[in-house]
Amino acid sequence: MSVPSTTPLQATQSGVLREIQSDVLFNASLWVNIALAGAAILLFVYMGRDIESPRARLIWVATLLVPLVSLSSYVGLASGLTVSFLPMPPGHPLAGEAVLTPWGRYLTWTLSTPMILLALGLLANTDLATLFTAITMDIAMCVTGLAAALITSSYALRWVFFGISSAFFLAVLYVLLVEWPDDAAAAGTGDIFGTLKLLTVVLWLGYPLFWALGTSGIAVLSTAFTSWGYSALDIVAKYVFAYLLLSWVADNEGAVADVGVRLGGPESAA
Ligand code: RET
Repeated sequence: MSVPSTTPLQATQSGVLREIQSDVLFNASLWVNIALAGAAILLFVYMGRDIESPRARLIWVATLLVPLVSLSSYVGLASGLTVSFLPMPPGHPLAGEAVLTPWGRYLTWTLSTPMILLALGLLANTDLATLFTAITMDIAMCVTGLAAALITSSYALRWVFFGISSAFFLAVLYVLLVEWPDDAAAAGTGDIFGTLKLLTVVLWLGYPLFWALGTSGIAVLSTAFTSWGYSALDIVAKYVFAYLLLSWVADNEGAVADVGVRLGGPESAA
């Protein structure tokens, strides 16, 4: 993508929008997700029409929020509102160049990924402390990931924030791989949880990989390719994930409704 005529930080929103629209491949990676998020919202509303128990409805709303946030996020990106040209610091492979940075992605992950974890935690019938841990570590991962993408004062500091974000990510992985499988087995949701856990862990590992290889990191991938990487991961990590979860909940509402009330109250199951 060519560098705009103004200096990076002076590029106006309409200038950024023009750059986005002139890169067909990059632009398509955004619009595909806008279309899919719209279709997913309609489908998920329909799939949840008969769900009645409070716990199953909570899982459904959390799941529905994933494409809702995604639609808003991708409109923010495609409109240029949450995309900026950032001057890369010395040491970066593109040092001195203005790199198109879709930072809105990291910002909106702070809203969408906790919904995925809320739905998974409820499915596993976890306890409040573990759910709180997973969600807060996840938010910290996204915010420090945003810092890694935005900081332009030093290349080393970009990787410091990347490392901090990865440490928070490890805490999320620990909960997903060690804590919740046992909870889910005890709640009788072990099979579906196992499938969704595998999908989540494998796909989520792809995000830091694209960050590291993309223009934010060592820049072996182009802006458009990196964006397609995230968009492709999003399609499976959000829509396919949410579809699998919702169809299971719609078919097995009793299994979710009957589990204990571990999120609060003295009667919480052990
Ligand atoms: C970053 C870079 C810093 C290190 C790490 C990252 C992890 C990001 C992840 C994102 C998952 C996003 C999803 C979005 C769906 O809406 C921020 C890329 C560890 C795991 C699932």
